[in-house]
Amino acid sequence: LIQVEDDRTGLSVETLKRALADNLFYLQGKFPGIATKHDCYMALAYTIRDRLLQRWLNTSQTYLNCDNRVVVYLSAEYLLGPHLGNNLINLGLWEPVKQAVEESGLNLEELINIEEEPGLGNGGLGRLAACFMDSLATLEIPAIGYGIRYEFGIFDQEIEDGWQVEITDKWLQLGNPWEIARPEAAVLVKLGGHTESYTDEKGDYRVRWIPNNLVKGIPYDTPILGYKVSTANNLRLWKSEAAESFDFQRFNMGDYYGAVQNKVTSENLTKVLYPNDEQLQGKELRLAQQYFFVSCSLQDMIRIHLADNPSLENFHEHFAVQLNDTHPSIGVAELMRLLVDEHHYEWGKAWNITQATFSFTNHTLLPEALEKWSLPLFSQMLPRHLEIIYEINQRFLDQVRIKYPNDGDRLAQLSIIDEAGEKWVRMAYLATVGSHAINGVAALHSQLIKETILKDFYELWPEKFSNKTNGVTPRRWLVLSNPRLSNLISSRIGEGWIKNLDELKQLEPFADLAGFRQDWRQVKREVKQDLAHYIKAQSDLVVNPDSLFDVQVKRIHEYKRQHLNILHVIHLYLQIKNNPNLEISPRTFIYGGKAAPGYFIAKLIIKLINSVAEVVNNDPAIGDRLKVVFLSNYNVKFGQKVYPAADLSEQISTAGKEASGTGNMKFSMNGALTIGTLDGANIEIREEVGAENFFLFGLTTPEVEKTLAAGYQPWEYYNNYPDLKAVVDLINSGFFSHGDTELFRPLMDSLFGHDPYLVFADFQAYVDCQHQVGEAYKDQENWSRMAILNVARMGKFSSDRTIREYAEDIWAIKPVVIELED
Ligand code: DL6
Repeated sequence: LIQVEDDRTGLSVETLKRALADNLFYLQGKFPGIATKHDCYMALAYTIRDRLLQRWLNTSQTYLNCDNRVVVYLSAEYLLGPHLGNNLINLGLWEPVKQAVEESGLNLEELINIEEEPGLGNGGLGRLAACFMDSLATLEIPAIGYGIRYEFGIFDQEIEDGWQVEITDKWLQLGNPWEIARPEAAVLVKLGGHTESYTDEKGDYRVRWIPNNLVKGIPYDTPILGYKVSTANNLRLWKSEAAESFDFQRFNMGDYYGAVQNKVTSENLTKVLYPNDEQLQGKELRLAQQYFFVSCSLQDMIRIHLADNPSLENFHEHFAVQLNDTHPSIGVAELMRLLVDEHHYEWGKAWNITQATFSFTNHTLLPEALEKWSLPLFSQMLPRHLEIIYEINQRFLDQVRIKYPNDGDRLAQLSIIDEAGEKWVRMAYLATVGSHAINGVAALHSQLIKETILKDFYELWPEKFSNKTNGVTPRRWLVLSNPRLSNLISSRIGEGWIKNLDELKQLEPFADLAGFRQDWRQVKREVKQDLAHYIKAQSDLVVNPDSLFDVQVKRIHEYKRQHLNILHVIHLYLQIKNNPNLEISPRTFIYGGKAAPGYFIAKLIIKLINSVAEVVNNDPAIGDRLKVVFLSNYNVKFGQKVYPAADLSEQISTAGKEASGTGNMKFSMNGALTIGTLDGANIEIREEVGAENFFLFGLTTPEVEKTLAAGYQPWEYYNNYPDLKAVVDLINSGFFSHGDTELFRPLMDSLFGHDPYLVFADFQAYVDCQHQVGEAYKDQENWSRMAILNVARMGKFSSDRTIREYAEDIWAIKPVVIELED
């Protein structure tokens, strides 16, 4: 019997080869002889998407047919990373596709590398959303992710003369094979204008919003497949367009440019991702972006709901909506508007539905990142929402008054409207009042939320607050990015850990086997060699794969303290210069990360790292003992290369400032040891892996607070710690800046003048701890042992565990198994 497989679904090597050739011809319009590598990538991507579609459509169909709850993740950012490799892993198709690609005269890794990643996020928060989407699908939880389809994602970073230069990210330039536009499901979003009241036919008082602009939201859908399940959930990203391509009235009056203007303004809404700059408050377009995608998403949910339900009374039973930070928190007022103004629900009922629908995750305590919008800006863009927020606030404060009579201070502290000086809408307060659950992202952070920014709310509703420690997906961050280590692990304990990360525990006894440790080191060496090649290709620097790879990759920010790290490098440099025969564990310091374009000090830190690199790498007295490299354009793709190759993970933020961190988990999962403070999830990582397998240093959160409260005196540290003084003096002497003593002055001024991040206070403890690291690395057997134990004890940090906790404690949701029909 001859069986013929369908070219769009078949999984044999022969069928995959045929599908690839077919897509190259019919979709890319090329013969193999003239196809570019990118054409081949596109043909392969379509081949894989075809195999996803069946799962994707079946998933949507199943959700429509059964009466299940759906999680909605509302996030302004999704830092997805490239899809192709991940989809191959999750489909379990790596091997046959590799063979099919090779037999077609191509190379799979090369094609995977061609994919432009969708960089639709700044860092941790957006990447967390992507890990969550992976875990939701893997756990077969019905979910929709809603967000913004930015035409330009996070900028590409180049380094010129040691400085960061930003280049626009053109990820859509050559097409995106993973998405499908659904113009038939477009929605309209109002902006600006004014409100007016009227009495409806039943004699009820109502308000209508007369906008002065209408924008159309077009959904673009991307399937998010779970690992070796048939669930493919939908990520729906909105693109803005003009409601009409031309304003015909104006056009007819001869105002051609005026007519086109509206189109331009509307399309601008989803043009660009804001890169985490400090002063976002005044950025009108950002508020418009937030409102736009939230309104599109809520309207879409209402449409889906009403397709199967007679009313919106049970909307909250259908959808559990998680607000990923405050960016989508305008959703609280928007759902109220939709329910009250458009669907004519009575306020109290609408409010119950709204509160039961939303829950809110906070991701930062940094004051500059706490969103607030000035009243004039708000009322100009969202006049009806401001009225609604006033009403929410008034009713909320009435409750507070009952509980705390005659406590004016408390009312002012709890008010959603900050009226102390210039008036602001405090978005974290709106999210808190409008949600039934509020959580932080690591144990310490959740505790600090209750003690600081939301203290008064915690006193009011302690039962609403909980912790959900972040996690990362082991599929992308171990299976895909570190196949060598994954294979080694699976060769000993099977593949169960990929879906149940706690099974890594079974590795513990292997830490005592010399043969296994040898294999472990062999894997690490090979992965480091790969990174060394990458470094050579990018920066023309030769690094020694046997040196200790000491890595800090993350956004550049003073609280993350990349400057503390480089001060230590300078300290080592000085030690060798002063003692030329010093025997230290050779180290390669690797940095990566983007600075917000308007964040001058962060950019100066990059310049300092590159300036130190230039001196250290070219000093013959240093030789192979120290190398410093700043790799440009840190993104998901690059993360996949760097986490597996690290020996040491730098998690050195000032205690109390890093909400969680997720890079810390990715490093540890790949067998790096951590040097870190008691901050964010470091604390829980240390608890899990054991204090003896973690390099701890630095002030604790209470000590940080105490030091600041006592009037921190950086000069005292400078005067009392000769090693610190020597390092600082060397920078100030112009040694790293070709004699220019002014170049790094702003950075030094901040460290001496106003440094809430206490770099000098932690310097000596950090240097001492780094000394222990260097000594520990000399004992390779013990180092491997510690590294193996780190990996074995990472079970907790799978995002599957995090999602399970949200599902049980907040969303009350159960999995739905998707059956694939033949
Ligand atoms: O929760 C994800 C991630 C944490 O791991 C980081 O510690 C935290 O800094 C980051 N927060 C943000 C906040 N941005 N805003 N708003 O990105 O969230």
